[in-house]
Amino acid sequence: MKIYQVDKNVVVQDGNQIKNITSLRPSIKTSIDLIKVALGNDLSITDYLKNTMATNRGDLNSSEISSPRIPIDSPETWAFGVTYEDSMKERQAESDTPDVYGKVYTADRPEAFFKSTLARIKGPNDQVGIRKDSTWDVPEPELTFIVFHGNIIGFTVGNDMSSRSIEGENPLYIPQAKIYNNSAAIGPCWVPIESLDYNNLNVEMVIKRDSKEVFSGSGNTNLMKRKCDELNDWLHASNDIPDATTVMTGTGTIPPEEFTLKPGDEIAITIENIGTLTNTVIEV
Ligand code: DO4
Ligand code: MG
Repeated sequence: MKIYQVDKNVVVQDGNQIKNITSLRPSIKTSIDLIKVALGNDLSITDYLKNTMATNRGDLNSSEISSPRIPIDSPETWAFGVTYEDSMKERQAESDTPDVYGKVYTADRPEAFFKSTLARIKGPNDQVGIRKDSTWDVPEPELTFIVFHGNIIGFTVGNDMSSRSIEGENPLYIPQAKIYNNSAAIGPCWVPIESLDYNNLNVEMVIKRDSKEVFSGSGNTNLMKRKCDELNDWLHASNDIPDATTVMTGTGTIPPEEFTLKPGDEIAITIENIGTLTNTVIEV
């Protein structure tokens, strides 16, 4: 079950069936409205949607979900780092202070950082940014969970755009390597937690330049050292998290050292059973 935001409508795809939930339940105009109504009725999102969609009204065809916007209006986005062994190794290679990455990979406490506010985050087909003052830039494809009332209620695809030159110079520069204009994107839809085997999902990234592939790589969320539920517990330690916050869970796919993004590149990140998030790169 995939939940899209199309203009001012919530649209749900369940197999071949696509329905406009807003036309069936006019008070549900956003994913946040949907979550509140389902949980208020003591139903899972999937059960609420199955009940609502059991009607012959509200049908749409697939062209109506071709231009979705950001799937959930997330007030905050947080991120975890060094949750995959490959991420630790790549950062050790790029850094003048490699031991911090090995230590955080094996420590009890994970690396968590603030990533974005709603005004900064981008959706499907929007532009993502590389900084003018950076010389080495990559996208990071990341399974991203959605928190409501403290619990993980669903998942989307995330891109944690990052400057490797700025982070590599000094880990104290991580906020500047990670938080800048257009540095995060999520979409194209989200999937409720009960509909997804989130500990075993393929994550694939393809980057094209002038329509030619310049990078492709893949991983699987089963390689995460720390599982989403553990990350969610750490996020909430002494920290109140607003409903609909999105949380990026770290990357396991990193382009080789000689690769850096350029303006005009197209990044497509696909997570199995969720969808493909596509963005083009601009300099910011
Ligand atoms: O340690 C810096 C950030 C790591 C990160 O964003 C990742 O592993 O995905
Ligand atoms: Mg990351």
